[in-house]
Amino acid sequence: MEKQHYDENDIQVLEGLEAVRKRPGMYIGSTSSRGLHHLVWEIVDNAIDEALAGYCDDIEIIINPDNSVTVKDDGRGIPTGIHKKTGISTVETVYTVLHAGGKFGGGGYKVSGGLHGVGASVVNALSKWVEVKVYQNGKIHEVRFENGGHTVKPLTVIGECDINRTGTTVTFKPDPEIFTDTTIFDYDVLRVRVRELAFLNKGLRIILCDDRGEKKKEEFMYEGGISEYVKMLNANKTPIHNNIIHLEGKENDVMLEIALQYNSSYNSSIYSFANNIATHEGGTHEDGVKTALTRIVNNYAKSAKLLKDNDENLTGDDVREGLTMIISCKISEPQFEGQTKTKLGNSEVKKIASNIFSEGFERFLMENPEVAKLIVEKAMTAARARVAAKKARELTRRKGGLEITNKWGKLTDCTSKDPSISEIFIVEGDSAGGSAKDGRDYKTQAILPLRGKILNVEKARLDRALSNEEIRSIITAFGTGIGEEFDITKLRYHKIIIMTDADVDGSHIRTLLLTLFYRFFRPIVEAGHVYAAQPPLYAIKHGKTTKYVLDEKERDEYIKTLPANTKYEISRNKGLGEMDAIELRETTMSIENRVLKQITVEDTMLADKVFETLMGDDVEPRREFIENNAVYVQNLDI
Ligand code: 28F
Repeated sequence: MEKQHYDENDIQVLEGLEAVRKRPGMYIGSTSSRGLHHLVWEIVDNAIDEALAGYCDDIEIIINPDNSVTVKDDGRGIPTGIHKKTGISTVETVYTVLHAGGKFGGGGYKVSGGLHGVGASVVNALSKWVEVKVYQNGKIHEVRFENGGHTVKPLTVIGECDINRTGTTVTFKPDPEIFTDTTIFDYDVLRVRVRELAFLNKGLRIILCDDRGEKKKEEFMYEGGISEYVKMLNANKTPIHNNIIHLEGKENDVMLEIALQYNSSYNSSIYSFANNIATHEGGTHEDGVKTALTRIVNNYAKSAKLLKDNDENLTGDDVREGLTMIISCKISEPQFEGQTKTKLGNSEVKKIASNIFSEGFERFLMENPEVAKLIVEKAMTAARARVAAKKARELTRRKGGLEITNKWGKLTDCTSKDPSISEIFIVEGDSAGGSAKDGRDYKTQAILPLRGKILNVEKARLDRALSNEEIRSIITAFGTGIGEEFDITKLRYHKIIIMTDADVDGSHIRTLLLTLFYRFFRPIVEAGHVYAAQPPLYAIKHGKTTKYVLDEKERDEYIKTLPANTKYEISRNKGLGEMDAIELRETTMSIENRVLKQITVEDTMLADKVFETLMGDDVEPRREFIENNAVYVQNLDI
C-alpha cells in the first residue's frame, strides 16, 4: 500500500539511498561476491553491537531457499517509537536514513564495528526487498521495504508475542540489478567469518543455517573466546607449553584481550582485531603488544641469567618465532587507517596495549619459570639462526655487475634496468629453460631456470633456506635481500612469473616457490608482483596448423570454428618442453596473448593455514584438505 504523500524527509531519504545504488562500491567495497556477503556482515554487526552492549546472547543467520538471508537476534529490538529527528519510527529511520542507527553521532552504542559505517540503510538500498520484525512489549512490529528502500508497508503491529520476548529479525534479498556477478550466498564464506565472530565475542552463540537443498545447521559458541581461537590455530602444530596465555585489561574506554601460545614452528601467526574487524595492516594495538613482548622477554632473559648482560638483545622477530597470538581491541571511536582501512590508528591505544600486555605477561613469566625458560631458549635459538643467516646471506649478494649468466641454474638477465617493465620467468626444467631463453623478449624478460625442486621452507628457518643454491639464486635475482635487510624498493622485476608444467611435478614446484615467496618475500606477494604463467593445456592439430588453447572452454570454442569436415587431433599439453621457443613465446610469454594468473593473499590467516596444511609435517590434515578441496582443483593430473 503506497504512502499517499511525500514530504521533504522522504525526498532526503530517497536521495540518500539513490546515492548508494549509484555507487555501491563506495559503500560495500564492490558488487562482486565479496560485496554480496558484506551485506550479511552489516546486518550481523548490528546484532553483534547489541550483544556488545550486553543485551543479546543468541544470533541466528539463515540462508533461505530463495537466497534471501534472515538474521535474528534476541536483543532489545530496534525502538519502534517515533524518532525525534525524522518523525518516523526509529526502526524505519535506521533502515532508510544513511548513517543512521547506533553507529553514528555518538549515542546508541559504546562499541560498534561499523568499520565503513554503512549500516542497515545501505543493505536496504541494495536489496530487492527487506523485512524487519521487532519483538517488543508483547507485540510483533513489522515494516517492509522494496526496490532499494521504498517503504511499502509502514511499521505496523502484525501480532502478539510473549511479553518477555524481545529482539530484531531482518530478512533481505540482495538486488540482482546491483549484484550482477552472483546473488548466491556461499555457506563456507559465511562460516569462516561467523566462527571468527564467535571466537571474538566469548559466550555469544551464533547459529548458521543453510536452508537451500539439504539443510545444514552449525552452532558456534566459545566460552574461552580468543583462547579457543589460538587453540584452533595451533591444532596441527606442536605447542611448546600446554596452557594458552590469556591476558585482558581495560583503560579509559579501551578494552584489550590477548591470547598466545608458542609452538615449535619457525613461523609467527599474529592476528589483530579492532571491534571485531581484522586489522590486517596492524596498528597501535599490535605495535604496543609487540614492543612490550620484546622488552619483557629480554628483561626476563637478562634477570634469569639466560642472556648475559653483554649479549646482543633478542629482536622482535626472534621473540615472535613460533608465536600464535590473537589481539582483540574494543574501542568506542576506532580510527581505521592504511591502504585498505585495516590499520588501527588511535594513538592512545599503543601505551594502553603495552601496559596491559606487560603487566600480564611479566606476571605469567614470573609465575611459570619453566615455560618462561622455554620461550627465552626458543628466542635465543632463533637469534643464533638469524646471525647464521646474516653470514649465509653474503652468498646471495651480486658479485659486482652481472652474474655469470650461462652457468647452470643462473640468471639470464634482461637488458632493461627498469623494474616496472622487467619480468623474470622462473622456469622449471632444462628444456623449458632453453626454449624460454630463446623465446623471450631479451629487453624485458629475464629467465631463471631451476634445476630441481627447491627446499620446502614451510619447515625451515632462513639460515637453512639459504643453504639451498636454487633459493640463493632467486634471492640474488630479485635484488631485494632477505630477512631483516629485505627492501622491496630494490626489487629488480615487477613481474615474477612462475612458469611450470601443467602436471603434478609442475604444481609441486609452483607450490614450493609460493611457500618460499609467502614465508620470506611476503610483501612482494602482497604487492601483487607474483604471477603464474598459464601454458596452453591443449594442442589442436589440423592440416599444417597447430592451435594451442588455454583450457577446455577455449578448446571447444575453437573446434566450433573449424569447417565441418576438418578431422583434427587434440593432444593434452604436458610439458613446456614440448613447445619450441616460438610456440612458448606465442602462447605463454609474449605480452600480446599470454594469460597470467596473479597470486594474491586475500586472507593471511587462510594462507597460513593452507601452507601449513599442504607443506607442513602432518599427513592427515593434508589428505583431508586435498579431499575437501579436490573439487576446486581442475587440472591436477593425478
Ligand atoms: C538482525 C539485526 O539490527 N539489532 C539491533 C538494536 C537495538 C537498539 C537499537 C538496534 C538508533 C540510534 C540507538 C534498543 N533499545 N539485528 C539488529 N538491535 N538499534 S539494531 O537502537 C538504535 C537507535 O541509537 C536499541 C535501546 N537502545 C538501543
